[in-house]
Amino acid sequence: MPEKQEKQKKTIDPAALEMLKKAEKAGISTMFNRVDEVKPCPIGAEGSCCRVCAMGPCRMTGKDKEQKTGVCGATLDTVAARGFARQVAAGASAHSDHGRDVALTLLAAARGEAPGYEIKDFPKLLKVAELLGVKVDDRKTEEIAADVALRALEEFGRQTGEVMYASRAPKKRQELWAKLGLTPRGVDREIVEMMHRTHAGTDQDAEHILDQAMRTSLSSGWGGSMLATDLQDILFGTPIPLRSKANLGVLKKDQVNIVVHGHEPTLSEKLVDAAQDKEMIEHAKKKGAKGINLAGICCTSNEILMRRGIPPAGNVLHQELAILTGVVDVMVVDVQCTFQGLAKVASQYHTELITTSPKAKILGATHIEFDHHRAPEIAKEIVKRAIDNFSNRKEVHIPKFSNNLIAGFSHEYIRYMLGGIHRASFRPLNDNIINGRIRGLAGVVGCNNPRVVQDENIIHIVRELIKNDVLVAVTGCSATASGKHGLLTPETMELAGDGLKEVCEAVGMPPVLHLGSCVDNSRILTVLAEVVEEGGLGEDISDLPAVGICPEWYCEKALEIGVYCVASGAYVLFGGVSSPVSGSQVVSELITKGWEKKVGGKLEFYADPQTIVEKALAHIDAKRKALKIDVAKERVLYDMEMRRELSV
Ligand code: XCC
Ligand code: SF4
Repeated sequence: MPEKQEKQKKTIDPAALEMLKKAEKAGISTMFNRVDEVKPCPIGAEGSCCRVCAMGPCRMTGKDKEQKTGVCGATLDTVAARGFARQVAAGASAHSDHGRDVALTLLAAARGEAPGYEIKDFPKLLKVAELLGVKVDDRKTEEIAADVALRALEEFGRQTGEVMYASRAPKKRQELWAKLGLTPRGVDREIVEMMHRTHAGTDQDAEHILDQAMRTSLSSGWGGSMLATDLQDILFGTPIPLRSKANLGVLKKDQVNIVVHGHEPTLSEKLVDAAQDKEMIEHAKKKGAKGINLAGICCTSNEILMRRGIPPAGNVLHQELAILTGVVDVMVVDVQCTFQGLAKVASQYHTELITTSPKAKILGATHIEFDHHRAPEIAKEIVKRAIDNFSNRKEVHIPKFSNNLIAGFSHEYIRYMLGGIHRASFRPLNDNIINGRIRGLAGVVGCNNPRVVQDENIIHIVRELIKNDVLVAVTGCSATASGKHGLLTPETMELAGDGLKEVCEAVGMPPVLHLGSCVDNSRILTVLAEVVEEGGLGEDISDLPAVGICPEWYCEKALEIGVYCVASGAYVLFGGVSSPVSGSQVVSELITKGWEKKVGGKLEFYADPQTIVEKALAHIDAKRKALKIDVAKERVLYDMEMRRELSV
């Protein structure tokens, strides 16, 4: 393709393409065109700008930038490390503050103060109680749940010692963290210390700053985020596979459409109930609609997809495009990745944009504050507003694109799927990695970024990995991208390499597993820890033939996830826009070679997705070699081998 044409390509999603044409015709501004109007600041992009005090802001530019300092004397390395560390802290705060609110809702539910919420997953409650050291005996469910919530809240604020979930990591990893002083305390403590250390004139040793960035990320990965996942499973159920569809085609012309967007499932779960309420449906029919249709964007969408099968209308770059269909009667947003540009687009349509979090308002939106003490009532109020807005639609245009998908693979379900109810275990997975049918594991996670052709990197990487026998787990907007492009169905087996295909056929699973939202990347950590524990693949996450990939990252949360995976021992590759510390040679080396030496994982950035695939496969092969499982074995069909084993 000629270079000029290539440059103009914005997305590989046909539904998005259709909406972009519509936007252009109507003169409506979206992220896809604003990205051309706002050039990225090159100094900020490479981490060479410091604005932590009013003696500056100081910019280190020019050929001799490595020799320059800010007014205070800070070097480029300190500036780059500080900026990066603050981004990691912000990412950790977002995931963990989400987790804290879930703990507060669980507490209220246990105390009978949050009507509409209940303990949906008792076995998981017991498991989490055990992990948090909460007595079970023959206590009432509510009592256990209240204590679990209180213990979880203490974990967020743990001042000393170590966050309890750190004990879920492989033993060798825990020892390494302890030796390096990386074992995290509570996430609140680590984030505050990160902010303190990066205040002007405090920590001014790049490596030392980056150590605290790792510790902060770990307090989220093995703390706040993992608690968010676990407590949500207790309240809303641990996901099991279910069918759904993805892309703008899930919106319905003859029904009231409510799109939920953001991250927290507390309200959206209740919106699912309200949208299925008979009275509400009757009301919708009276207003001329055939029913009420709920769909989602981003991770709140992933949450209710995983547990309720509610279809995603798209990933983060679809938020404005959904409104352009003209059929979104209400868009409900909570926190994170819900952009201000929505208000302008919504004002050009009949769509009512509703903000709901006490933490987030958008000028021009209606604010209906969420309160878990009266969630069903608030949910009904929102659904009613959507119904009442149905008749205000003008011109409508829904792209006819959506793909079938299977989602809902929790780590609990993966164990069950592999071993059955009585022998639930990761053994078959480990065995198939050892015998080479599965070459390795990859988590493909994270966002879209309008500076990258939407979904292109994600889809290229996922397809290439499964073709090369790598079993892929997806979360966040990469999961939605995989769903939109048809990669989350069992039929995707046909695209997998022979070995992976055999395993998928035997188990009946797709080669790309949707593990949930962004906080659910903690499920990936759990899978990796359990695979290590199962045995035969080394003693630590850093021994595994596994990689983490974020093909189209855009936000601080993505960086934080990347860093906690690295600090847990994983090789992590970021795609799309360049490294936020590329300005400093020293910091770039610290997060790659330096971290590899220190914690066995490293963080690298490559614009080209094929380079990422090659790096990932090379890493997987190197780990296989180190484990001495790289020698080709005689190939026998899966069931033949089983029969052989049975006859012994
Ligand atoms: Fe946001 Fe979680 Fe990124 Fe998507 S993937 S753009 S963070 S919604 Ni986490
Ligand atoms: Fe400049 Fe130092 Fe202030 Fe940063 S902390 S803005 S480098 S004077």
